[in-house]
Order: sequence, then structure tokens, then C-alpha cells
Amino acid sequence: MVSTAPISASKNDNAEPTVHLTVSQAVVKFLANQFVERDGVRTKFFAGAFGIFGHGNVAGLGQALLQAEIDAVEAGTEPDLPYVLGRNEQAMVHSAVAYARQKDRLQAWAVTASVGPGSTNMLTGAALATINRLPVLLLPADTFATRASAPVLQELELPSSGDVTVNDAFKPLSRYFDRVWRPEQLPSALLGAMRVLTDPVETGAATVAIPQDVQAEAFDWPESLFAPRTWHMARPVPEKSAVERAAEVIRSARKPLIVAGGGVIYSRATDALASFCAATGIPVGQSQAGKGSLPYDHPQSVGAVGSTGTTAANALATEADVVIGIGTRYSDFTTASRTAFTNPDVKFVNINVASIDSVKQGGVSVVADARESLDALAEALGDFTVSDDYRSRVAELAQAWDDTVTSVYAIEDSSAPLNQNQVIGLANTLSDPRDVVVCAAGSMPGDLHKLWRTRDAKGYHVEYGFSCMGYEVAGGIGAKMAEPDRDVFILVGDGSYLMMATELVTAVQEGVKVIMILVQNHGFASIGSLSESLGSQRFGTDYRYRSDDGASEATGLWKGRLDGGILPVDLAANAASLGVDVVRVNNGSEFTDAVKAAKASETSTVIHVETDPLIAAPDSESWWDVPVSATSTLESTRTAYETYQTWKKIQRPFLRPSEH
Ligand SMILES: Cc1ncc(C[n+]2csc(CCOP(=O)(O)OP(=O)(O)O)c2C)c(N)n1
Ligand SMILES: [Mg+2]
Repeated sequence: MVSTAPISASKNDNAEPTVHLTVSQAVVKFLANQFVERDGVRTKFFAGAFGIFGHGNVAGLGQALLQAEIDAVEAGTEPDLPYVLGRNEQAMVHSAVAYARQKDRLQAWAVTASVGPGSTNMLTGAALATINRLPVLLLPADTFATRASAPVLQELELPSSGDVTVNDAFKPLSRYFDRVWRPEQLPSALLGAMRVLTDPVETGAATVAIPQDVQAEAFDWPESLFAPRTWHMARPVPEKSAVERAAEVIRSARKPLIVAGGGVIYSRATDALASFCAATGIPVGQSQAGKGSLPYDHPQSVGAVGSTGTTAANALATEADVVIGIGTRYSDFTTASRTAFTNPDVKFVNINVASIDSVKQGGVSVVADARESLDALAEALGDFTVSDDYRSRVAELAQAWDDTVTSVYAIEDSSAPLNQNQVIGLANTLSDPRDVVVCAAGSMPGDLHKLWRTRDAKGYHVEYGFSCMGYEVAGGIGAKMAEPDRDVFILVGDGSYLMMATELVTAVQEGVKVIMILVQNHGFASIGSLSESLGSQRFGTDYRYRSDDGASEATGLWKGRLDGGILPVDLAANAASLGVDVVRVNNGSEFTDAVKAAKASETSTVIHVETDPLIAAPDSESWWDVPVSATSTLESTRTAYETYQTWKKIQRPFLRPSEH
């Protein structure tokens, strides 16, 4: 029964002092007081807030950021949450995510956008963050909680539901989603977001949508909401029995192969991996996110594995009797769409902090931090080592691939036009070991995966979870903001550049220096060659005028095929118009001079180079599953379908019964 007696005097009065602030001011104050700690090192978690204002956030979060900035200027300190104006909301999320990646997820950004299109522009960024397991706090503005003036500009107005707004589209793309209809909900929403952002298993986009009226509403917040909070970033240790099971399988191996993913780098397990494989002799193939987990010239490094792998890693993958995945999501590119590991007796050991990844191929699952697991496994394996024969075979294969790289990097005539392999080679050899290469979509990610000689764990930044055209410029800027002491080389195709070159303006505004290599090949070299290999004849992949081939005389509406002359676009002039230095280069000698000047410069440079889209990187006899039309009037498609069927026979599901 509920007591109706007077409260006894011994009960404490919990009322604590309060602070009178708007919801937005409370958000800014709270975020400025969040810290993370890992391995005893404590860091301020939020580097700042990117934002583009509109009526949904200008007077709410905009006012709060302004107030924080003015307070800081007056006090001679840093603002609580330094504000950066971007040019496109999607791009701001890319910059934020790239920053977090470069910081091994120990720091992140908030991104605020106006209601409606400003907010939905962030959806692509949300997906990219969540897929790549990188933290970003999204603060989309939402339509009125009170509905006082509904429907407001840019409101969805769904006839079937009064509480759905465009921001509901963030739900499947976010690892945490909340909408703050009332100020009282804010503390739990912020705690929920922080929990996810600082958890290596859960991390991704955390979205807190705040209606525009609620943003501006005042409330009396308990002071403790703004007390500094330190979030411990966990390193879960592996279960003893799981380590024993893993060690038993590895001990039985004669031809083991490690597949290292991004988790190795985020966990800062690269030194542990280097000593583990040096001691055991187990070679290491690397996924896109895992490239850099060993320097390219480490004796056990066999470079990229999978569809865009090296001949060395892919040969070892075919033979491997035990595959040890560490911190990898086993994407289709890493497994060559499950055609890479075809030894009929292959067994898997999967070390991953996220259980979803640890069970992917079947086999032994070790759900734990990469560094902790490597240390435990090294101890359990004692003096286990692969045979001398296997060590020599690994060395031979790695050397053969390195020779291939040397041969495609070579430039015989420094006054001749460059191909893409040579562009990559020059950028690689002219960059310093700690410099960072940034890329995301097109033919370059695959070519970089194969060819780039990575010398530093953070020197390779190719976003290939979402492979989002348009990430390059914004991502490069985020990477540079995270680590100003490294030069950032953005390698971008003309297609990606045209999708989102806008953030060059932000780079100029912020004094963020990047070196951008803009590879003009007049369309999609990547999808062009994919299309050709699938019998689709490079359809729709060149940037060309329409020819009058097949033009419709009947109606005059169809002007012919897109196979006319090359369009007269001048991307160098376009980049120059955004305020950066631009150099047009035509050969190796000019390219070299341009990179040297760009490195010496204090400001951003775009190096514009034309290449032939038909010259590809060396092949590594691998595959990627892209289904071909099963019936066609086109001979090219029918032939491609036959080849497709052959590969499909090799594809294996790799789900094995548990042996333990
Ligand atoms: C946002 C987005 N749209 C479409 C794609 C599919 N896609 C992948 S690569 C590519 C072409 C890229 O062209 P470009 O940047 O010029 O690089 P190139 O292929 O010429 O090297 C396309 C359309 C994508 N990855 N991202
Ligand atoms: Mg192109």
C-alpha cells in the first residue's frame, strides 16, 4: 500500500541546485563535458560541432553555439564546442567520420542540421558511419513538438501517422536514435547516445532529433548533468576457454593465414600483431580498413586480400587450412564473395569485439578486443611456428607481388602521359611515410588496396564499408583536421569530385591544407570496366555528349546514345573557382614538381591529371559477385553469364558445424 504518512525527517532532500538553460544550451554544455579514457589516457570526446543552420536550428542549437563561442572569446578560452560551417550536410558527416577514424574512435564530432532537407541530407552520412563502425553524433532538427503552427515548412505530414517525421528515416541507419519531445527526456537521450558512441561494439551514428520549439525551450537542469563524465572505452578480454579453442585450431594448422581488419587498427593492436606474426610466421592479408595493420614490408605482410587483393594474399587464401580473422567484418570484397578460402578443410578462428562479426564464417569465435586477444593467443601458442617452407613460400609470394608493384609504378618516359598506376606510384613515393592517402569510390580504392605501400598504421584511409562517392574531399579534410602534422593526399576521380567537391570551400575557410589529386578520365573507369566484364558494354559510364546514333525521328524526343564526344568540362577551373591552388599536369615530371610544391605549400593544392580509363591495375585472379542477366538478346551478356556461372560454382558458404 502506498504510504500517506508524512515523510520522516531522516529522508534526504534530493533537490540539487539547477541551471536555467535552453535544451540546446544544455546539449552544448553536456557535450563539452564528455571525455573518454582508454589505456589510462583521457581525451575530450567532442572535437566540435559541424553545422548548417536553417529555421530548424538557427535559433536553438545555433544560438547555443554562438553563446558558447562568445563566452569563450570573452574569457580567452576555447569554445565549449568549436563550431565549423560546412557546405553540405552529408559532407559534414563525412568530415566528422573521417576525423573519428583517424583518431581511432577516441574523438568525434556532433553535426547539426536544419529540419527537413538539411537533416535528410545526413542520411547517407549516417549509413556510412554505422557501416564503418565509426562514431558521429547527429543532431537533426525536427518539426514542432507542440504542432502549434503545423504544418511547418518542410514537414512530412504523413496522413497515416501524426508522430512520424522525416527523421524517422534515421532509425535503421543509427545505432541509437531518440527524439526529445520534452526537455525532461534530454538527459537519457544524451546518455544513450554517449553509451553507443564510446562502445567499440555498438559505435556508429547516434541520432538525437530535437524539435525546433524544444531546442529553444528553457528548463531547470540539475547541475550534475553538466559534471565532467569519463566514458571508459572497453577492451573486453577473451574467455580463457575461447583462447584455448582458438590455439588448438591454430596449432593444427600448416598453412594458416591472418585476415586483419579495421579492428586491429582501432584497437591499436598493430604492434601486438607485428610481434605475433613475426614469432609464429603466420602471414597477414589485409582488408581495406585493415590496410596499415602491418607495414607493407613486414616479413609476414602479404598485402591486400580478396577481390582487390594481391596475388600473394590470394594464393595463400586459396590454400589456407586455418583462417584467423582479426577485427574484420568479412565483407564480400575481403572474401572475394566467398571464393577466396577454398581449401575444403579450411577452418576459421574469428577474433572480434563484436559478436556479429565473430560468428560470420563459422568456426571458433573469440569475442574480445584485438590486442587483448593477440596477447592471450601468443601466450597460449607458446613457441608455435609455421614451417620454414611455408615462411619461404610467403616471402617468395610477397616478393613477386612487390616486383609487380615496382613494375607498374615505373615511369620510363617522364614526359609521357601518366596512367593511374603511375599516378598512385608517384603519390606513394613522393609522400612521407606518415602521410595519409584518402579515397572511397571508383577504380582507385581497389588499385590503392593492391598497390599502395603503406608504411604507417594511420597512413591508409580508404572508406570501403560504404564506398561513398563524394566522401573523398570531405573525408580528406576531416582526416587532416584530426592530424594536422601529416600531409593528406586525397585521390579522387572526376565522378566523385563532381558529386561533392563543395568542401574545398570549407578547407579554405578553415585553413585546412590538403593535397588533392584529381584524376580526370571522363567518367566511371571502375563501373565501366565492371560493366564490360558483365557484358553490359560500359553503358552509361562515360561522361559524353549524345551522338545522333539512333536519334528518334518520329518524336524528336530521344536525341541518340550517350556515346558522342567528350564533354568540355574543366574540373581544374572548377577547383580554382573554389579558392584553392590548382596545377594541371600532363606527365611524370610535372606531377613530381607539383607534388613537391604542394607539400611545401601552406595551403591546399589540387593537382589535375588526365589518365586513360582503359589501363587497369594488375590482376590478382579474384572475383566479386555481381549477378549477370540470366537471359539476354546481347551476345556480350550471354558470354558474361557463362563466366559468372563458373565462378558461382566456386563460391562456398563457409558455414561449418561447430567442432567444439
Ligand atoms: C554515391 C555513390 N553513387 C554511386 C556509386 C557507384 N559507383 C561506384 S564507383 C562509381 C564511379 C566513380 O567514378 P570516378 O570517381 O570518376 O572514378 P573512376 O571509376 O573513374 O576511377 C560509381 C558510380 C557509389 N559508390 N557511390
Ligand atoms: Mg572517373
